[in-house]
Amino acid sequence: MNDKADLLTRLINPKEFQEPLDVSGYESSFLYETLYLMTQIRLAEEKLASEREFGTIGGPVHLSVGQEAMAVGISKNLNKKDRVFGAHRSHSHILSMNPDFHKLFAEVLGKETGFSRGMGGSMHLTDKKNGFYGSVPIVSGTVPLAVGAAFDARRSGTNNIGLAFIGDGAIEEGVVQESLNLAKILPSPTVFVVENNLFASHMNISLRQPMRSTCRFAEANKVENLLVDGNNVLEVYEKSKVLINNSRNDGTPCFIEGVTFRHYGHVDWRKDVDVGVDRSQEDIEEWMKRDPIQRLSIGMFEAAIISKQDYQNINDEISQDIISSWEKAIKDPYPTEDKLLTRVYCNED
Ligand SMILES: Cc1ncc(C[n+]2csc(CCOP(=O)(O)OP(=O)(O)O)c2C)c(N)n1
Ligand SMILES: [Mg+2]
Repeated sequence: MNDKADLLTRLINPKEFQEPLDVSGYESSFLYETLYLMTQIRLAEEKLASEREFGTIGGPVHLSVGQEAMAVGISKNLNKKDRVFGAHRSHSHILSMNPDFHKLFAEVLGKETGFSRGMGGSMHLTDKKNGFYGSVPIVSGTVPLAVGAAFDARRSGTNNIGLAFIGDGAIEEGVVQESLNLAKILPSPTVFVVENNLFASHMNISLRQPMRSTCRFAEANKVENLLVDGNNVLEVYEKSKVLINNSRNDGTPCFIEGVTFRHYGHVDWRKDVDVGVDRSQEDIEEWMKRDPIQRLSIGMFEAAIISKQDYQNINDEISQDIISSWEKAIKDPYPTEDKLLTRVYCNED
């Protein structure tokens, strides 16, 4: 616990952990794919931010810009038969299982071609065939579903797992304690992933909890847990691999907490909306220096795995995809009115 407390003290100080990642020992193709996926998620969400500001998107978007290392580092240990759940800030979660940003764009525009056929919007995403079972903005609402889905996977004789992405705010909901307890006692191979971005809406964790780490909730339920630098995609990947594999093999739960930070405010395109509640402009600037994509890309430049020009080309290629996906989504049809009262249950078309 003391090691964790020391690590936490360093992790919540944005001046720490700003250095490029050490990429030695990794296959170039793995690093390239990881950087590519993180950049896809980043640029897709930046597009949502600008379209929301412009007014094209009607409903709110909760962006995870700055937090991509969590979704991507974890998803590298998952397969499409796993059962992943998210919440209100889940663009990165669904895209890390299937980076189809045309479907995301279509969904936020309410189009028939979207992830949820235009019926859900940004906060109700689903892509079951790629392992993303669903996101719901009732904070922590999907956590018990992940426990049940994981239990079912085990009972069906597979080694697939259930996984719930939750925030440091969601952990404060009673149902998460019940879910941890149940997952342990059943047992159910549920992976609880906490993206501890230090804020729930506009309030810092230090104003809400006696400790800033959430691992103590896992410890209370004797669930194996670890704390990682949530802006270091290689560390998230490596460390979560061990726990996720244990869950797969033994059918037991585990808990992974990553400390990270969102560049935008709680919702939509402004960066300064939370400023004043223990989130100063200076802090934001320091956190930008711990940017997970920058740390990986600079690590790859320094190891001569890619050049700056290569990375510019990657950005250009993804930006082109984003433009064409957005234009296509804009032209796509809305669901027809006769679908309004259907599609309520999962077996309806
Ligand atoms: C049950 C419930 N209570 C309150 C809210 C309002 N709400 C939406 S997001 C949020 C904060 C969640 O914080 P956290 O879990 O840390 O996720 P983050 O936004 O930081 O990703 C709250 C309180 C809600 N949607 N559902
Ligand atoms: Mg939070």
